[in-house]
Order: sequence, then structure tokens, then C-alpha cells
Amino acid sequence: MPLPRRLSRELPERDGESVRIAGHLEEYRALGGVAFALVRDGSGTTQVTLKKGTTDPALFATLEGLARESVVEVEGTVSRSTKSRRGVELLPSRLEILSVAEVPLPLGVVDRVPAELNVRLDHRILDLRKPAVRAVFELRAELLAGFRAAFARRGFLEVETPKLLRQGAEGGATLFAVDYFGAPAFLAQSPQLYKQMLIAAGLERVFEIAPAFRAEPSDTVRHITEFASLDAEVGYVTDPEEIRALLEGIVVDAVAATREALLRSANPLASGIPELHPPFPRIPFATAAAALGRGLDDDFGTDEEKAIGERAEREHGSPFYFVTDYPSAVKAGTFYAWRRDDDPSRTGYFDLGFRGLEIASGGRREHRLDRLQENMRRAGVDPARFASYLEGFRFGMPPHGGWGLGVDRLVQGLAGLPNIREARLFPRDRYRLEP
Ligand code: AMO
Repeated sequence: MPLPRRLSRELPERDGESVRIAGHLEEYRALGGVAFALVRDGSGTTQVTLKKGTTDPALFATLEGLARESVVEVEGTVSRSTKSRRGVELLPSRLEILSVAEVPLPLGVVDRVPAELNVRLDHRILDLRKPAVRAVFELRAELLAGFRAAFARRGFLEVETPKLLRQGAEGGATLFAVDYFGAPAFLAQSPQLYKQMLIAAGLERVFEIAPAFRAEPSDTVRHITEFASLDAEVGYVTDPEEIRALLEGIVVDAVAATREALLRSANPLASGIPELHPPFPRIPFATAAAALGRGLDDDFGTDEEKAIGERAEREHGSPFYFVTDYPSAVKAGTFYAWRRDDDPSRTGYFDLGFRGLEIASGGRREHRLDRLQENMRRAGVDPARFASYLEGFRFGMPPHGGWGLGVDRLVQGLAGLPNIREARLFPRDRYRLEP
């Protein structure tokens, strides 16, 4: 017989039925004539109640002294009970130990005292057993499903581009070098060049959800070295506003779908997910800079981003907002960004912010080969090293644009997590390559 899976949640609807559950032993308490075992599976925790006189005495003996977090399988009858947490208990007739946990646990699963994040991440498999931690990954999975559905509705094709590259696209400082059979190669910082090449290939609307790698030496709560990048690229757009409207619609749909799914599954994070009322405010870079009393020469820092987010919330009542019309000076290294023909000091680039956190950046690209090569040279990039990328522009490239969105940052924001590392199962940063 196959082992039972994720049954705990269904028990309240199965009163009187004989069932088998399996999971981790959260706790075992014997109080005179009765004993309680809490068994946690992938859907919740079930109270198993053993009663002297009714329950086989051998079952008490099996559980007595069994280490917490050992794995057990329990067969029994579901019975309504006002005293148990979820209004239902399991009266066991058979019990089997599937795996004994070692003692002591390096990290408690039900401890009241919160452990430090580093200790939690060192022992992530135990940390992930906590329902509140699992809730984050249920949110994440719903969000990704919501994004995929939103892209599908708009006719996008899901693609996968290579992560081992000969060239980077986002500047040399954050490139991870790897030894590729004795030759130098790099881990992809972004699918940027490939998603543009797919527009040249005539695919018109593509998206990708895949890891991106950045050698971020800074230790912050919003940077990791491996993050999930949700990238989109769209052909035949010329006005950056068309790209913003697409991104806005997709985010609104995905966040709404996530909220609904979490409400349905009674996920505790559901209440923190905002109901969105588009349009999101569009704040020109120059307006945001003026409000902060600063110039247009470099990008906003963390505190400035926070101030812009607070202002958007206060003045427009929106947790999401666009910062538009990035100055060309700020995007000098972004050679693929289109500079406005009527005002070359501004690009068609924007950021999407969520509560003071930059979530996405994107815009219109330069699709004209001569101008692109000019941008490259100005950025100190040798076009000769990008021959296969440029081939796309030599043989018919539609005007196009797109964006890259940091999934981990969005999950961090939606789940209200203080640190981005908590939004990934096994995060990577400068100091962490394990587990
Ligand atoms: P950018 O470099 O702004 O743009 O990255 C896009 C988004 O990715 C997320 N992000 C990160 N998340 C966690 N840790 C990091 N180290 C990290 N770096 C970036 C952010 C950011 O907004 N090619 C362009 C996108 C485009 O133009 O289409 C790009 O990569 O949420």
C-alpha cells in the first residue's frame, strides 16, 4: 500500500472514517490515562489521542521516549473532538515508526523562542518544517502559478535561455567566472541578450522564470547571489508606457490570484497581500529626485527608494509604483536601453517599486544596430565581443522592450519578510554555499 500523504487537512471532513496518516512527531505527552501525539504532515498537524483501556497498550510503549521529529505512520479512526486544536482527533489502532530522529535537534521546530536567521538557514530542512515558513513557499508557488497564467492569457511563450555564457550583459563587477573546460565562461546575470535575440527570432512575446547569478559582494537584506529572475520581452512596442501597462496588468493578475489561492487554503500570509487598484502611480525620475532634493546623476540609494515608496503610499495609496524616464546618465552602462530620440538625456527605462523595494526594471530597447553599437562603445563595451547578439539586429529586429523582475524580492515584500534570504528555500550569498 502506498504511504499516505498530506491528509491532515482533510480530517475534519472525514469524521468516523478509518484513515492512515504519516508525518513528523511534533510532540508526545502522556497525562495519566490519556496520551497525545501531534503528527505533522505536509498539510497540517493532527492530534492522535491514545486512551488507556481503549487503545492498544503497545502503542503507548512505541511512542514513549520516541524522539521529536521522528517519522511515524498512524492508522486509526477520525473522531470529532472539541478539545483538540482542529476539532478532530485520530484514535489509533496501528502505529509504525518509519524513521527515528537523532537527539538533540540542532534547531527546534516548535520552539517559542525564535532562532537567529543564520542558524535557521544552517538547518533549513528543520526550519522548513515550521508551518509559518512553509507558508512562504506556498505563497511563492501560487505567485509563480499566477504569473504563468497571466503570461499565458496574454499570448506569451515560456522559454529557457542558457545560464553558462561567454559574455555578461549587466556589467563586469557582478560576474561569476567559471572554468569551462579550460576556457573562461560566466554564469548568466540576466537572460537579457537572449530574450532580445528571441525577439529577433520572431517569437514576439516571451517570458522566462529562471535563476540569475550576481557576485554581489555587499551583505544586504535585499541582495543574494542567486535569485529568480522573471523576464519578459515583447516585440513591436515603441512606447515605454505599453510595456509598463503590460507589466502592471501581469503583476495585478498574479498578486490577485495569489491572494485568492491563499485565502482559499487559509494561509496566514493571505491577509498581508494587498488588494491592488491600478493604475499604479507613474513618477518621473526627475520628479522623485526633486522631491528628495538631489540631482539626476546616479540611481537612488536604499533610503531614497524607501522615501519614494512611502510617498507613493501616502499620496497615491498604492504599494506599487513606477519610477519612469530614467536619465541616460544613470543607465550609461545599460547599452541595450533606448535613449529618447527627442531627448537623448532620457531613456525609455523605468523601475517598478513595491513598498520602497525595487522589484523590477525594464523599458524600451535600442533596436537600431548603429545606435546600439554607439551605446556599447560609450559604455566601454566592445561590439566585436557580442557578435552573436548583434546578429539579431543585423537581419531584421523589431522594435521591442521588456523587463526583469526579482521574484525573491516580490515574495519578500508580499510575505512581509525582513530578509530576502527567507524568500528562498536554500539562499546563496557571499558567505553561504550550503546547505
Ligand atoms: P536589474 O539588474 O535591475 O535588470 O535586475 C532586475 C531585477 O532583479 C532583481 N535583482 C536581484 N534580486 C536579488 N538579489 C540580487 N542580487 C538582485 N539583482 C537584481 C531586482 C531587480 O529589479 N536585464 C535587466 C532587466 C531588463 O531590462 O529587462 C536587469 O537585469 O528585483
